[in-house]
Amino acid sequence: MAAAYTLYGSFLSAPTYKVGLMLALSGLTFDYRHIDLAKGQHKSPDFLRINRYGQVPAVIHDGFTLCQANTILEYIAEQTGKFAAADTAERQRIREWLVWETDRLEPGINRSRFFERFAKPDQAVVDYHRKWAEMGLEVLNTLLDGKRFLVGERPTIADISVFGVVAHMAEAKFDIAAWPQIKVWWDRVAALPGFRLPYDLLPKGDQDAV
Ligand SMILES: N[C@@H](CCC(=O)N[C@@H](CS)C(=O)NCC(=O)O)C(=O)O
Repeated sequence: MAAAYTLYGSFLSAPTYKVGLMLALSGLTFDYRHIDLAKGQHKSPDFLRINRYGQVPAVIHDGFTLCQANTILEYIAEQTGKFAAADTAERQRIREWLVWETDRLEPGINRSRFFERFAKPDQAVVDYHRKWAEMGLEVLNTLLDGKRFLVGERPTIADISVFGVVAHMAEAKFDIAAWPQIKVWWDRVAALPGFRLPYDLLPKGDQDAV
């Protein structure tokens, strides 16, 4: 029997990992469809019917097609009640984190990782993005001081979203030891039931019932 959720993505993609992690931590199995970015599958007419932006991840649930990782996290939280906001104030705090993450954290870390793993541009471009990543990590480290999770005492989709990016910081050649509050929080997230790191979670090809 097909799983309720089908995740389209790439094991190399941080936003795909966010969604996979959300499903895994929510105790949901999912069917996985690998989209080969190197082969340009994300720009194929078939995939553009699933994600009009030509990006991974995408999810199909109940015949409903979803894209943009952070909004997919919101959708799954609404469906299950897990990692969701308890009230309006919490919903607002969570959304602030989701927007900050795509605005200030993800671009610097993901581009620095891309430059390390796939293609290095001019050093000035590398330095520019590394500086943004470090500024984001510094803010995160400061705001985590004295907190168990990003919003309150229990994990929410804010943690899952931000973790999806931070999980790749070592590949971007940022040493977590420089940001001790992030390390403490990382260990807390990693202790959640169902947790798996990116390459343990996302298959390298199509797979049912992940
Ligand atoms: N804002 C998007 C970003 C997705 C994204 O950047 N995906 C990358 C892979 S990590 C991608 O598909 N890149 C190909 C492209 O943008 O053409 C989300 O959160 O889902």
